[in-house]
Amino acid sequence: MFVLTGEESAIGEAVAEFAADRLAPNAIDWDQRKHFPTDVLAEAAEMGLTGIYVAEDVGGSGLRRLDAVRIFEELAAGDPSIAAYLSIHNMAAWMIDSYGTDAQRQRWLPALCRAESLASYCLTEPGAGSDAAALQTTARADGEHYVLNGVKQFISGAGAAQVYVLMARTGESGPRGISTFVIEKDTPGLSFGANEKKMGWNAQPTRQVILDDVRIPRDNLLSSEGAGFGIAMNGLNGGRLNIAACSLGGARSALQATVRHLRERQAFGAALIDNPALQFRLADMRTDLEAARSLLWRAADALDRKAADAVELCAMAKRLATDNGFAIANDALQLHGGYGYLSEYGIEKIVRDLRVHQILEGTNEIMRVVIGRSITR
Ligand code: FAD
Ligand code: 2MC
Repeated sequence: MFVLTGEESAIGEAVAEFAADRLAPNAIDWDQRKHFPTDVLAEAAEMGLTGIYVAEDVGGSGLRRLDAVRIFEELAAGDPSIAAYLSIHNMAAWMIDSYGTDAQRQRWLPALCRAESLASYCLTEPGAGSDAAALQTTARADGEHYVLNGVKQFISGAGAAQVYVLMARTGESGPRGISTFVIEKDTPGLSFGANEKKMGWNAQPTRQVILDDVRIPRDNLLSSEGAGFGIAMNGLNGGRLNIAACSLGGARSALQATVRHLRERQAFGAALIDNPALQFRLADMRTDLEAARSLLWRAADALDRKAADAVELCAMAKRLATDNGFAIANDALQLHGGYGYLSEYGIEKIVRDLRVHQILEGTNEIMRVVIGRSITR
C-alpha cells in the first residue's frame, strides 16, 4: 500500500501534471471571479476523473478508493475547490453505479463519466444538517410517479449540474423512512436559490435546491423505498476520504510554497529557512501531513476491502486530515508573514478553501460522534 506500483505512480504523475497545468495557474482568478470552469471539468473527464470508481461498462475508470485519494490529493494541490467539486460528482455517480439497476446506470452514467452532465448530492436541508435523518423533503407515490416537495440547503454544483441525487422521505420519521432519487435539472417544479456568498470554495456554486410538486417517474428511485439513508451514508464514507485528500493536497501545496518563500526571504543576515525555530515548525507541518496521509490511505484500503471498521476509519481520516490540513495551511500563511495575507500568493485562498472541509460531508464533531459510537458499541 505504501510502495506504489509503476501504474499507480503513473496515474498520480498524470493527474499532478493536469493540476499544475490546468488548475493551479487559474485557481486565484476563478476564486475571485467565482467562476465554475466546466470546460476544465470536461478535460478532467478525458482523463477518467469524472467516474473514478464507476464501473468501466458505463464509461467509468474502475479504480479503487486508494487510487481516488491519491488522485484527489494531486488535484487539490492545484485547486482544492475544483478537486472537491469533482469529489462530490464522483460520489453521486458512484451511488447510481452501486445502487442503480442496469437501465438506470446506462441512462445516467455514460454522460456523467464524460462530464456532459454534472452531478450534485442533496442531503442537507435548512432544518436538518448534522441530524440528516430528520430531513423533511417528501416524496409521495402517485401512480407511476413520485411527487417531491421541500428544500435542500447548501447544494454544491446546484444550478450547473444536470443530475441531482436527492434524499427524500417516503415513509416513517427517522432514517428508515428515507429514499434516494435521481432528478434531472429540466424537471418542472425544480428550481434553485441564489449562489451563496462564501468564505471559500468560490470556484463552484452553492445553492438551495427547491422542489415544488416535482413529478418524476418511479424509475428514478434508486434501490428500494427506505434504503435511502444507507445509500446516502455509504456515499459519504467515500466522500469523506476524498474531502480529506483535498485537505492534504491544499496543505501540501501551501507547505511547498512556504519552503520556497523561506529560502528566498532574507532577514537578520540569513535566509529564513536557516532559522532552527522555523525548521522545527516545518518539521511539524510535514509530520502532521504524513500522519494524516498514512491514516487516509489505511482508511481507503479498508473501504476497498469493505472491512468491518471502514466507517470509523473513514471518519477518523476525515477528522484528522481536515484538521491537520487546515492547521498546516494556516501555519503556512503565518510563515509567509504579511505576504501570506495577500491574495496573489495563493495561501490565504487555500486557508479559506480548507476551512469548510472541517464542516461539510459531516462536521468534525459528527466524525467524533461516529468514532465514539464505534468505541462504546
Ligand atoms: P448543524 O447541524 O446545525 O451544526 C451546528 C454545530 O453543532 C456544528 O458545529 C456541529 O458539529 C454541532 N453539532 C451538531 N450536532 C452535534 C452533536 N450531536 N454532537 C456534537 N456537535 C454537534 N450538503 C449536501 O447535502 N450537499 C452538498 O453538496 C453540500 N455542500 C456544502 C457546501 C458548503 C460550502 C457548505 C458550507 C455546506 C455544504 N453542505 C452540503 C452541507 C453540510 O454538509 C452541512 O453544513 C453540515 O453537515 C453541517 O450541518 P449544519 O450546517 O446544518 O450544522
Ligand atoms: N455508513 C454506513 N451506514 C451508516 C453510516 C455510515 N457512515 N452512518 C450511519 N449508518 C447507518 C447505521 O448503521 C444505521 O443502520 P441500521 O438502521 O441498519 O442500523 C442507520 O444508518 C442509521 O444510523 P444511526 O442510527 O447512527 O442514525 P443517527 O440519526 O443516530 O445518526 C449520523 C447518523 C449522525 C451519523 C448521520 O446523520 C450523519 O452522518 N450526519 C452528518 C450528515 C452529513 O455528513 N452530511 C453531509 C452532507 S453532504 C456534503 O456536505 C457535501 C459537501 C456533499
